[in-house]
Amino acid sequence: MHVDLDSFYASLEENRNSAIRGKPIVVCVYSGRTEESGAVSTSNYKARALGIKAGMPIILAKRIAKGKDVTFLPVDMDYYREVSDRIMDLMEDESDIMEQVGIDEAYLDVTERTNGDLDKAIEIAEKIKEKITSQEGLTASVGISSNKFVAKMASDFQKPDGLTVLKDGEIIPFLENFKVSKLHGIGDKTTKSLNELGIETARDLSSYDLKELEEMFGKNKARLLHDKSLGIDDSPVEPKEKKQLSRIGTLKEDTKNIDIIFEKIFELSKDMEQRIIKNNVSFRTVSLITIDSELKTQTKSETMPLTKEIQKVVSVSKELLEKYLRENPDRKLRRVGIRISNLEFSKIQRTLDEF
Ligand code: DGT
Ligand code: CA
Ligand code: CA
Repeated sequence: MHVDLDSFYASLEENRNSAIRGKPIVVCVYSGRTEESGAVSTSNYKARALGIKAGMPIILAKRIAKGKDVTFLPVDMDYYREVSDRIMDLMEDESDIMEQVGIDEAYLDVTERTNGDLDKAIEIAEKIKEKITSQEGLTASVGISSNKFVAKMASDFQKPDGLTVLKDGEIIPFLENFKVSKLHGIGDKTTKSLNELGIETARDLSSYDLKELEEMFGKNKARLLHDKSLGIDDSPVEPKEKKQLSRIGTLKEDTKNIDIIFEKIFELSKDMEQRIIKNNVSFRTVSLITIDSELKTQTKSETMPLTKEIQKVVSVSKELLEKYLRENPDRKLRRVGIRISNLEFSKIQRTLDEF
């Protein structure tokens, strides 16, 4: 299964500001050189309909938006990561193995828990979509098939809020009319070379002589390209080993009240406990992340002997919070987070009988 969130940053911005809901929204990375230099990071579907797309210079986007009610906003990566982390958690819970790819998408291997039953996989996909919508107010597009490459192509096929399922016999008819440039993993340079050979579509590629492809691209790449055209992909869903695990939350209002802040930390620690168990991870360092009303971030850490006790996270973050409040008596916090790092992952614990 491949899951990709729809117009991710723009949808998040739309959700947290009712004044711009339903309008075209453009999220930008301002480079800071001049007021309008930089590029569009993403736009929601309303803005895309006007022709404003990711990667476009802001100046050009503003020209297109002229005279129209389009909202331009700067990226707020911390916030997007906070939500992304929660969504990745809920997807991890619904999969045997999850491989996160970037901030808003992941491959989920659900083979074992569905016993390879496609209908069960569809149920899981619907559950994930429902949770993402009810818990975060977002939509996602999902593709389900027998391998990662086709699942990715499928999730891209129907957007936003799509669910595309490709059974084995449907893969080739689905792929064959795609332009080679639209096949995931084939970039501009390769497309150009393929086009020079007269290969325009996946069908052209699949029927091209493999030996001749090898002459052009070398054995491995030729095989890879040929496989793509037929929807073949044996690569496993592989979890990325994490360097740290963190949870950040936004307080209901800016505050320096230790009880309210600690309550949030405690809530976050419940979440983190699930992550610790799921990942079978121990840690040496606990950090407290504070973001105040002026959006100034501070991190305080403490290192200890290896442990997997959530109680350690709770008690150490409380100490760090007390320290922070002593040192910053005038600051109110907007957001607070906890993090564990210096991680050690244990393989699934085997019982003695198994040896
Ligand atoms: P989608 O998936 O077509 O509904 O729309 P997005 O916005 O989710 O696009 P996607 O999945 O390619 O990228 C996820 C996020 O990554 C997106 O919300 C913003 C960021 N992003 C995408 N493309 C660019 C880019 O060219 N530049 C920068 N700075 N950020 C980008
Ligand atoms: Ca996306
Ligand atoms: Ca994406």
